[in-house]
Amino acid sequence: KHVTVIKAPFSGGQGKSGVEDGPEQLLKSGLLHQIESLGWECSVADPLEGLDSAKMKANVEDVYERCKRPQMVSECCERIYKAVETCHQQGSFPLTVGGDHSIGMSTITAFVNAHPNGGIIWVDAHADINTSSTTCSGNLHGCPVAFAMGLDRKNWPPQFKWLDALKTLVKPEQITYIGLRDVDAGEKKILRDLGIKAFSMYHVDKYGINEVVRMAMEAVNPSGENPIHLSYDVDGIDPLYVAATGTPVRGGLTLREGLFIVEEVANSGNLAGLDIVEVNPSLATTDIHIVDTVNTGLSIAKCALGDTIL
Ligand code: DIR
Ligand code: MN
Ligand code: MN
Ligand code: MN
Repeated sequence: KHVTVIKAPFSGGQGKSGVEDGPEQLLKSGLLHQIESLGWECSVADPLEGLDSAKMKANVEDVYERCKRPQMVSECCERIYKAVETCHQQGSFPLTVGGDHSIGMSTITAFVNAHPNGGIIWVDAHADINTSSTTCSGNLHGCPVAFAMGLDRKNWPPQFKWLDALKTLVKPEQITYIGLRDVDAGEKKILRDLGIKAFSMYHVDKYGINEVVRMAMEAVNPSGENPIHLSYDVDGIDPLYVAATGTPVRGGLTLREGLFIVEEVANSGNLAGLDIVEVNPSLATTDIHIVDTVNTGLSIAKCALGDTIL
């Protein structure tokens, strides 16, 4: 039982600074101690160490067609990819802590390259499946699923060579969503055209979270025997509980619904990797916001690693 906490203090996939402080904030609040007290051995990887962040931030002129900061996003994502790949090779559980969600393109491609039949559950208010052609914001944190699936790859910024070179990319039947409530028109078309199963807040209300999680696991892991990667954008949970995040959307998961997803996937015995992203302490207007948001991140980690209430 070994966990590697992979720090991804990265904000270039979107425009609001502060999200790069997410990993340090979670570590400072006791993430490692919490993991160890659940009986796991734990180490920390810092794949972005040594990158000249000042230079990268100044590099705002770095735009390729619609995509903002492709150089910086690609370089950081390649490093995160390698860190997650190493975990899978060594049998350590990769817990990647963001930073913005652009790094999801790395964690889920590393996962499917290690586990070609694996399933992915993406918890988020957003579908993050814009392509380089459909993105309105130009923010690559709205695109990681499309990149990980190879969609529109002929229009990718030329920097994404490492991704283009991967043997295996994510297939539509390997991924599903829980918590969606702010999906762009272009993204809806992609989800429909590719037949990607998605559980929005409407489905959570209609069927209840227990049934939604069951259906989601069945969708990406019909045999029940394959590993599952959970990519958790904290904005999937309602801003009442998670205020300190870059793109909050009202009408989200309750805290308990959000944690139940993690508990249930962990209980299946198939959870093989986790991302916790988009914690941005700078966007809090009160200290309570920071405490709530960071504690939510810590609780997600705890539930994933097998903490049970009783
Ligand atoms: C929007 C917002 N769909 C975009 N995406 C966000 O920028 O592509 N993802 N906030 O987390
Ligand atoms: Mn693995
Ligand atoms: Mn989101
Ligand atoms: Mn996201």
